[in-house]
Amino acid sequence: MSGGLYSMDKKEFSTELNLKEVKPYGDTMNDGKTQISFTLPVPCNDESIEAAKLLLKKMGFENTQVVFYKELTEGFTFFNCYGNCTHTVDYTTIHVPKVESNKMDMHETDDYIKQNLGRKIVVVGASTGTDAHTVGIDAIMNMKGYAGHYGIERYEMFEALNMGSQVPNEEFIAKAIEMKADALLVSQTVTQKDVHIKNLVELVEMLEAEGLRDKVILCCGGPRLSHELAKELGYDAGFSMNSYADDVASYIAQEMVKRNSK
Ligand code: B12
Repeated sequence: MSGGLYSMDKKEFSTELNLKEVKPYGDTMNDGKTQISFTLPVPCNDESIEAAKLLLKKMGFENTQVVFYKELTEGFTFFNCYGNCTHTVDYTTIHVPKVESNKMDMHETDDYIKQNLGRKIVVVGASTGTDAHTVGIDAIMNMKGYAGHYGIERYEMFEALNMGSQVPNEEFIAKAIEMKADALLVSQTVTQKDVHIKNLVELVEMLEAEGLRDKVILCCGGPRLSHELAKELGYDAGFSMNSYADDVASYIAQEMVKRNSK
């Protein structure tokens, strides 16, 4: 690929999809067109615009453009930029660990539990620690559901309690013991300064100290969580954006049956 200013627009690159060298798509295969935004801790002036462009080049973008900028507050400038990404990734070598279960809808999960477990599964959920975001845990648990997926409260074969947000880990565990919970659902949205990691790890340590960790199915979820991270932190499963009650309910049902048959 040549580095000329308008080389991308002259299409001096292959427009065939190559999964070994994948890059962003704007309007032509392999054009690398990307939109990127960030804030620099410098005043809003011509020098900061140049600084933004220099940074974009160092990040591996060509044909860089600052298309919007605005002073956020004194000494801080926000930028919205375009550029052509020069880097590629080999898509064929990527393996992402995923929750291993068959996804079933609400009725299938209820039937599965009736047939294979014969009793209701008790689930306690909360957005824990200082986290005040309730929409994620409500999306998973609320009777009305979210985006066309009924929440766990609606399932016939689940007894579910949503404790809401800013629930201290101590209170969460106390409720789990009181209700003899089979599964715990933790939601964590705020990730600033890794607060979610600290809080999620603290819960695992407290459950271990109570001798409860192996007695419950421990799941967490949130926009910046992944199954891989959840496993690393000592959870059984982690769920991220675009996950619904169906995903976690079918996982819990199948995991309960698996553990029961051991
Ligand atoms: C609404 C909102 C708020 C509301 C929350 C109201 C409420 N009742 O929930 C209020 C105004 C209170 C708020 C406050 C704050 N917020 Co706020 N907030 C948002 C906002 C706009 C939407 C979040 C949301 O509701 N998403 C919709 C739900 C459905 O999505 P979700 O949570 O990802 O849930 C899905 C999955 O993740 C998953 N899931 C989630 N939990 C679980 C749990 C389980 C068990 C499972 C299986 C799945 C699962 O399933 C859900 C459905 O698919 C986001 C920005 C955005 N557009 O995302 C910022 C955002 C999350 N907030 C942010 C911040 C920084 C804050 C504050 C710190 C701001 C401040 N300085 O005061 C405070 C923190 C307060 C606190 N102590 O927690 C940042 C977080 C950045 C970061 N990396 O940490 C964001 C991203 C905004 C931003 N761009 O800066 N916020």
